[in-house]
Amino acid sequence: MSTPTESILNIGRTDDETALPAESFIVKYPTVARVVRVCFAYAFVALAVGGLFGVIQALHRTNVIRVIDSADYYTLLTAHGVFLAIVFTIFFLAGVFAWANTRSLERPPLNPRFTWLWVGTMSAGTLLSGGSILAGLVAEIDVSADVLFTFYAPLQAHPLFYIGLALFVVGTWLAGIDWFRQYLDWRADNPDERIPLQSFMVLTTMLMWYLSTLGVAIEVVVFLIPWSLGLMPAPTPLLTRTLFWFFGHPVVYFWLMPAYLMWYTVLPKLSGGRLFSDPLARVVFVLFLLLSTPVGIHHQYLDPGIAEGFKFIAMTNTMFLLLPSLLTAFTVVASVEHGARQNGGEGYFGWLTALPWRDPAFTGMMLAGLMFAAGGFSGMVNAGMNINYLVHNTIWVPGHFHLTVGTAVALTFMAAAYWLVPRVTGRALYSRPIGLFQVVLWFIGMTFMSAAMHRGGLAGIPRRTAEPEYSKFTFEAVVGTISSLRLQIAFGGVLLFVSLVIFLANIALTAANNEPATGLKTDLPPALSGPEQSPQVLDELKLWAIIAIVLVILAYSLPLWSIINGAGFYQDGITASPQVVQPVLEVLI
Ligand code: HAS
Ligand code: CU
Repeated sequence: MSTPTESILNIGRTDDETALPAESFIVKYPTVARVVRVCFAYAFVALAVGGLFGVIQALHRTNVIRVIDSADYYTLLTAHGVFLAIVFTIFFLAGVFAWANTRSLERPPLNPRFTWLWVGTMSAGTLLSGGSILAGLVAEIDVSADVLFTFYAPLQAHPLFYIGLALFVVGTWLAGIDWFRQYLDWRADNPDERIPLQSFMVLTTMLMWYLSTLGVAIEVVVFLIPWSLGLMPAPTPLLTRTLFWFFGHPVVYFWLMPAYLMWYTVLPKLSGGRLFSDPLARVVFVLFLLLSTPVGIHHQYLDPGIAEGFKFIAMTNTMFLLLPSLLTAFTVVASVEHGARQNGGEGYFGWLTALPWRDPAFTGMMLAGLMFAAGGFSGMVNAGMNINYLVHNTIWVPGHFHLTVGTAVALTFMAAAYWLVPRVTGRALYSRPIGLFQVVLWFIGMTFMSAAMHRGGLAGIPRRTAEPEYSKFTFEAVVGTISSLRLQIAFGGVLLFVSLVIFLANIALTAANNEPATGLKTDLPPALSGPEQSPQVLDELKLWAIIAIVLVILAYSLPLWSIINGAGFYQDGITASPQVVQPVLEVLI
């Protein structure tokens, strides 16, 4: 029997291939199936490494078990963030998008070499950046990259870290080109058809990604790489922060969109029904393209140097950005309810019992959605300028993003893997009951951890620190419950880690399973209200891209101009340029 890694990479020529139906994805598109497997393999290795660091740091900062030196805390925190929030999420989404675009356009990418080129570029970037962080843990090798996954000045990493990041992003750009070429090829054959929904989702998400990564590309290539190589002076922190958050907010939707793709197109099928509305789904993705980027300043409400008015505009845009997620909650739940009623479900809530809760793919996605309702709520709190002052830089914020990226996205991806891995390997899922146990365990672990983090944040516990001083007089005096919160965070973190190990084991055993997968024939059902009912203008990708660019120019040109005018490109002397210091002096003297 082959090892799990060999199995993941070698499928396409398994003993049981003959048992698979000719219409199944793996038989029709063996190369794409292989690309998806490689992307998933990277994603799962990153998940394992990042998850391990997660539990180590949860136990460390809660002072339950300490196996690392506090001096290494930031290296670990950087690895945790980069491996999970960047490598795991983006490699997994690359696999999902490659699958979805090919499946819905019914054709493979034009040139397999080009496809492997982007996989290779993303891999090279991962090895450089990931390697430089991990090497930082070995005292003799000085390639330190302790800058966290929010990498901006004044913290500085080794050039290899930034070069790896740049390569990784270039890899994703090439992937997008691959998917657009696939689409244009399809368009030539189908001039009058509506863009198939999954492909529409892939393309709008990639347009959003191209626009938003401009910020990080300028930050990394123009400022951070030359600075880390010693070729240029230190850039102004505020400028690099602003360029980072220009990308740093939309990246969260880059993680979320593939999860939504699964909720819109696969979850209805799993529940036994059909998507409620194809037009609504298109509206949602167009809204994300338009609104994801002009809100980044909501991460900078506390940054001095950005006028309150610009912050207010970002807040207003953010409130509009709630709309596509609220529409999603409605559409997805309506589709699932439709499925339940097809299965004989009745009553206001009785239909909930007619759903396939034993299926880990279904239950995982539903629990992810349920948690996202809470995560979305804490996002609304974050987004209010005045309330943000209370929670910013406290552990409330990690509480928020463990519900969003750590559950809405990560749990959906795990659930999706239970459904997709058999489709791209041709092998049956090793164990459904274990999978079910695993997704429920994630939900429970996250409930403990993130609820305690939110409450801890309100009590003033800071984020990003190895020594939050729980036991010292200050915190205990303010809220007597801190100790129990501390233990809830540690307990939740351990449950999450156990769940992660079970997930990885289940997937590895699936890859090595000799039993062929079944049920690969059935396709995804059409929507109840189909594309013919959605206005043609929704498919005008060029139009939406242009409007998105205009909105970004409106939201960012003045703030960037005023930052550059006020603080300059580079720090000189203490940091501030005369334009900033002078008015202050005039007031003081
Ligand atoms: Fe956020 C900070 C605002 C969504 C991730 N966010 C972060 C950070 C991360 C992150 C990583 O305005 C920290 C960055 C750092 O390190 O500093 N966030 C929002 C808002 C939303 C939001 C308004 N965030 C996300 C998503 C993320 C994510 C999604 C990752 C994937 N966030 C903020 C703000 C900050 C912030 C400020 C800065 C905080 C600070 O001070 O530093 C919205 O998009 C949320 C909308 C969501 C909803 C929920 C809809 C409900 C649905 C559920 C459907 C149910 C189903 C199942 C399907 C309105 C769709 C039903 C089940 C049954 C059983 C029936
Ligand atoms: Cu944000």
